[in-house]
Amino acid sequence: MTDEQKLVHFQERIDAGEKIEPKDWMPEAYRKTLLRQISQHAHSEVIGMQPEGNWVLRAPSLRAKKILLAKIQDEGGHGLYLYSAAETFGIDRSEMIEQLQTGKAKYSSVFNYPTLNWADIGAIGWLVDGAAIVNQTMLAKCSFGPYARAMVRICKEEGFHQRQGYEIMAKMMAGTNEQKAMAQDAMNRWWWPSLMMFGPHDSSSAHTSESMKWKIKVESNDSLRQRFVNRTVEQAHHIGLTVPDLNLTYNKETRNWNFGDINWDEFWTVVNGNGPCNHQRIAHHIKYHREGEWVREAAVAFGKKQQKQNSLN
Ligand code: BYC
Repeated sequence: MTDEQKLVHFQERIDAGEKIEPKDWMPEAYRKTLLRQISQHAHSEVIGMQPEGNWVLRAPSLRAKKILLAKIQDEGGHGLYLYSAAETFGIDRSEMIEQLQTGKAKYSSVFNYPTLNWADIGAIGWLVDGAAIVNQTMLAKCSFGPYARAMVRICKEEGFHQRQGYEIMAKMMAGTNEQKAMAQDAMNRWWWPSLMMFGPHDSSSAHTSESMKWKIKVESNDSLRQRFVNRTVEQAHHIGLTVPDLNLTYNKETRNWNFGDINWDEFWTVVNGNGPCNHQRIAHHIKYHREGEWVREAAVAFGKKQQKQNSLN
């Protein structure tokens, strides 16, 4: 087949809902987009451990600490599945880590905000994991097999994360006036960054149209953001939280919650590396990655020893 025929055949497979596997023929741009997105996604999971890690030693009870530790470990696990999915393209993990540490690869903007009080842990679980579920449930239907399969498991765990976050918020909203004020303050600070997680509007999203053609994305940034808003506004009202948006109104005809303008200047400032915690997040990653060098060396040496023993047996 000529390249043109291969491309037609590839598109037919996508349109028929088939999964593309790593050894299948694929256009270079499909490979490149997926590698970019999956590696960014993996980096987001790993960098996303930092804001929550800040509260492990200050969790208000042993129960809360155990739940938080388990959640953070899950996020690390998600990073590993996703790095493995990206490695099916032949890239080495150390290369992806280098791209993260040198700023060549992005990670989700939302993790560049600080966690200032315990309610922030509730807000991250409820809002950030809640937004991630909406996005990732869509990605579980994407055309690339390893990414879609990783999403199925990740979404199951994110469901638990979202509920633990909502539980924290609901408990605080049933508490003292000070606790209620803390929960509302966290809501005020995390609401807009959570909406930004879905990326720029469809009209200014560089990758959406090609990604939708190839079912790397099966829904657009704006349509997912709207679903998240519709779902979350009701949950906020249910526990007495106010959504920090004066333009929020319910449209009975479309059954959508219409919301105000997102601050895109803030979004691009954060995405381009100048948000409140960007430097801190990368510096932290570099420090602990270096300190973990001996663990990686020991793991490789152990693997080699096992291989040698197996070949002798
Ligand atoms: N932040 O054309 P667009 C979690 C970039 S972790 C930063 O719409 P695309 C959790 C975008 O990369 C799960 N950058 O792009 C973990 C592109 O730049 P480049 C996090 C963003 O890829 C721990 C440019 O803007 N979820 O749940 O079609 C604790 C143009 O955008 C962002 C994921 O990572 C952003 N928010 O669509 C708790 C989801 N938005 O690469 C929780 C996986 C856009 O051309 N990623 N950009 O230089 C995706 O689904 C898609 O990549 C996006 C963007 C929807 C984010």
